[in-house]
Amino acid sequence: MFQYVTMSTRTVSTYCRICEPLCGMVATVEDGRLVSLAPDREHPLSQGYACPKGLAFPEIQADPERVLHPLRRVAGGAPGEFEQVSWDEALDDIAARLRGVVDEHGGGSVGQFFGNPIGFNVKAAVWAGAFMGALGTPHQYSVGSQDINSRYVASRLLYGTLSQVPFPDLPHTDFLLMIGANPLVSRGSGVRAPRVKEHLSDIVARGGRVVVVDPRRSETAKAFEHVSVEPDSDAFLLASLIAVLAEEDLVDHDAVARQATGAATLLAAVAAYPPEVTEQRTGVPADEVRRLARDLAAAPRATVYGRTGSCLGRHATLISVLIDALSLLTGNLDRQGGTLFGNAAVPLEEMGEKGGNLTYDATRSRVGGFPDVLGTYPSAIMADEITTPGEGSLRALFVLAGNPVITGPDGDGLERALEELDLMVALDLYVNETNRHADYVLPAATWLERADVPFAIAASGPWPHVQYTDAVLDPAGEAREEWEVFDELSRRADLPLFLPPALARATAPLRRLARRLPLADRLPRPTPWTVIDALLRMGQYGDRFGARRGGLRLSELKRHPRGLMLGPARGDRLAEVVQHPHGRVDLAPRQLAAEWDRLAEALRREPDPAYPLRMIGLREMRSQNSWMHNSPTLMKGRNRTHTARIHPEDAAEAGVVEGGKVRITSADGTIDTVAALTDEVRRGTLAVPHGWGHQGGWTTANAAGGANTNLLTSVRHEDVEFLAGMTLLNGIPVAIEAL
Ligand SMILES: Nc1nc2c(c(=O)[nH]1)N[C@H]1C(S)=C(S)[C@@H](COP(=O)(O)OP(=O)(O)OC[C@H]3O[C@@H](n4cnc5c(=O)[nH]c(N)nc54)[C@H](O)[C@@H]3O)O[C@H]1N2
Ligand SMILES: Nc1nc2c(c(=O)[nH]1)N[C@H]1C(S)=C(S)[C@@H](COP(=O)(O)OP(=O)(O)OC[C@H]3O[C@@H](n4cnc5c(=O)[nH]c(N)nc54)[C@H](O)[C@@H]3O)O[C@H]1N2
Ligand code: SF4
Ligand SMILES: [Mo]
Repeated sequence: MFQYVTMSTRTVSTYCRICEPLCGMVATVEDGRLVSLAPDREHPLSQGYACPKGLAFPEIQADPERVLHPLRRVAGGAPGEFEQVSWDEALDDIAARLRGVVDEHGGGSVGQFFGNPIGFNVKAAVWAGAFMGALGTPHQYSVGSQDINSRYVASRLLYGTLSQVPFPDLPHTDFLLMIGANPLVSRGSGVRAPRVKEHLSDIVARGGRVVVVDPRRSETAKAFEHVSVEPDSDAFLLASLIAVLAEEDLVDHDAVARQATGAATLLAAVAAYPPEVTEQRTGVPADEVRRLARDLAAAPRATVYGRTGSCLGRHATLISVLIDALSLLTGNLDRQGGTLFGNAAVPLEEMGEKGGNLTYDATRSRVGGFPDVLGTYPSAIMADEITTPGEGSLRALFVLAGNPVITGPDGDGLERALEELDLMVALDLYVNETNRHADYVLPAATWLERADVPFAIAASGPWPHVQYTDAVLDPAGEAREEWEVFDELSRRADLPLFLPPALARATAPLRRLARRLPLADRLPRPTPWTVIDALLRMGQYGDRFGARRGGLRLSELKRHPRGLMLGPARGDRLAEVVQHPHGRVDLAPRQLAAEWDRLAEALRREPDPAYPLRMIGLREMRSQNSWMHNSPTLMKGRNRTHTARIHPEDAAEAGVVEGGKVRITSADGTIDTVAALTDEVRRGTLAVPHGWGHQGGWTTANAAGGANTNLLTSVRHEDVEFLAGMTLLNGIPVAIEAL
């Protein structure tokens, strides 16, 4: 007898959605099961590159501890005590409780926090946004205030638009000045370049330079030139660099005349910060700063680029402004080999901004009076918005792909506040440290389980590219895509999406009628792909609904499994980019006046002798913020523990030894971890990775130990950077002791 085994094997080109390079991947699927996930050699950008996280993703996909069914908190149960329920039970109860909160306290008492993975999930971003729009709530929070919001605000001030993240033209530059980024590990952020190491090496190979400003001799600093700087002092360094340009007449006056307004005000402001005045604070000798300014000005084509090391400090927005100002003043803004502007193929932010949905400082927060950034408030006030009673307090919260108890400031305070909510619903792959406080954890689909196109900062890169991917797998268990959950909840709680609230109220009787006549499912509703297709077609590369022959539309994109190259990125675009009525880059926006005052004050401030060291963050190749620590492969090996990198002399003074326990204390908290002595960090600096110290529903992650560094952060309003609401995550004053 023969036994026929029928197996269907297929390979699918897709792309990784864990971090910004969006590396091309080839998935092999056999009978609906993932059998391999390999780097795609034929992908036009990544050309066979994938990092350990992407390659380990199948373990997350198949993790037995993944949430695969709706979970409901056991009545009266402790955080993390859940029972499995059906989707219907979950959605009905959530909708009813949500309706109750809305009817009693208004839509403005409901909010959301969304985490980093939403930046790679266009459908979730649009539908969650529409859901919050239907509620008409100001209570939106995101990881942006621990990440990139200062960059967006800088663009708003400089160019009059939030939706631009200018990027370095890696393939053409002769001089890359990199402030607080470590792309050899992070694989690049705010610049899409999957083969970043090669591109940086190419700059040197063609006779150029890569100079890395960092308090730690990072992997990137080791591979190129390193300027060691004191944590949280980049504003002084940048001001000094510009001061030297002015003083030594190295400013490109033509560029200034063509592109800018406010240059005189900026140059007057930096005059107070010559390198000789700031060297004490930055730790960079004045003659080194002068040389750097001269070299930058003399380079045929140069670009200045900064990322999380530069924009998570006290002067985050000012720094982002000064970074672009330095490019402009040296004649390198908006030109080949300098700093360029991108075009999103799916212009969600641009359209959101034009439609008045993504705003800056259109509203101020109830607590603290912080300006909104892209419609979100700082994470630092989220707990207070829950615990501060009164009109407009936050009573129901959706947490979408986020873990702010670990990744945001003051996790302890947030944990207490979350328990006070009337309703908390999370959509995630895991029970994490944040959503263990939820009433419901709903199982989300992974990126392998959904069709997608890139949006957001995918537009920032010298090689514009857009790729459509089908879902590679069916959702595991009962997992669902986030957008479907919001769509279904909007139906059940009668919160129609994409309708202005007044119109929604006026048409409520009609919808009730339609439901009674089982017509509801036949009413026209937008689907994600109609929205995405429309965005594609409206975008810079789009077919403008037929007006531009050969332009992009979804059906065309789908015919190219490895996507389409849209480039090359080019300069001379300032006239399209700048949205200020005067049409120029504003180097002296009025909002910066107070920031210059704060900088002057910071120069005068004496450090608190109780906390003589400065703690900064650190990203590791085999971690992704807080969420990949349950992968056995990523956690394997010696040295795979949480450590604080401490300079040997600082350690010796505190009696801390290699491999020994160290206690780190700030004005706001205390953590214990293991010391790793290294002169990679400068004297007085401590580098400790975030995203550890687990106690969620993930055994391997919990067993890894370590500590949550963000327990050392401050949510005091005076410590929150005002313009973008940034948490001070780099340069936290701390003290250490041996345990
Ligand atoms: N493997 C891995 N890759 C990741 C992530 C991850 O967790 N793991 N996270 C992803 C995410 S969400 C992001 S946003 C990107 C971030 O991408 P990057 O910003 O490139 O990543 P980091 O490694 O945090 O680099 C920041 C650098 O700034 C330095 N730094 C710290 N404080 C200061 C300071 O005050 N001044 C200066 N000049 N430098 C300072 C740090 O020592 C560090 O080397 O990475 C992404 N890629
Ligand atoms: N001290 C310090 N703190 C930092 C930083 C730092 O440099 N230093 N960096 C900050 C930065 S740049 C960032 S971006 C934040 C990250 O902050 P968060 O976004 O809050 O944290 P993540 O660890 O990325 O957690 C994401 C969550 O999403 C879930 N998830 C993953 N994929 C999906 C999906 O497809 N759908 C759904 N629904 N859920 C999914 C994961 O299981 C995880 O629980 O951390 C910030 N915190
Ligand atoms: S660098 Fe790694 S995690 Fe990031 S997109 Fe590429 S393969 Fe995925
Ligand atoms: Mo991030």
